[in-house]
Amino acid sequence: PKNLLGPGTAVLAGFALAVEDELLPALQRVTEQSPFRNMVTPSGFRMSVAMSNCGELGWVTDRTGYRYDHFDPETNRPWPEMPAVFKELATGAANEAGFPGFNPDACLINRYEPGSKLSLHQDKDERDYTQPIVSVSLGLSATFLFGGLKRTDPIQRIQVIHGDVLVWGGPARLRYHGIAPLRDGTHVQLGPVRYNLTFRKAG
Ligand code: MD3
Ligand code: FE
Repeated sequence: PKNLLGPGTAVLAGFALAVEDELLPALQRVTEQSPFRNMVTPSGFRMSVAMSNCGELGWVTDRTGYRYDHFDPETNRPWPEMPAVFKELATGAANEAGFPGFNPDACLINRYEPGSKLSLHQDKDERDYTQPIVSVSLGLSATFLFGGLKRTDPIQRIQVIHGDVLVWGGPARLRYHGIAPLRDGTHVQLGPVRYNLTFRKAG
């Protein structure tokens, strides 16, 4: 795998394509049970990215803060179980990137429409920063913004397309990152949308 983004990173181009015929129906089933919603940040902004989760823990934000929770606040039910094809993809990608034994308990599912963006941030709501994060891109392509450990560090831009899997761990785990506003377009299988599956060991 390539680590053109620096130590602790791996770009696995097209790694998810081998399982896409199982992945996309599983994604559909999960989001039928816990539908996409636009959450509100602690400061009161509605996020342009719509979100859902599967697995033991799901990431949520509301006026009271960010946290991982066992329950979907919209359905008042546990988040849907993480499909085996999701977990196997994440564990396989992490292993390929040099992080054997990755056992995610949380999968955040982000849905971007043209114009949706994710501002530069760090992922700090997890308990154990020694565990990597695995990100699976599906649908429309996007520009990843990848900074350093300080907000003001220079930012690299890389293009991610349908099927790409990125792994971040070790010295890269707390680097700032985000997604530039999604460009207009229509993906042949998924339509005018990008999905990102983000696997974490949260608890
Ligand atoms: C680099 N999602 O949900 S995942 C997020 O495409 C998030 O939806 C983006 O950032 C998306 O928090 C990108 C890629 C990612 C995740 C965690 C990282 C990159 C990272 C942690 C450290 C460095
Ligand atoms: Fe993030």
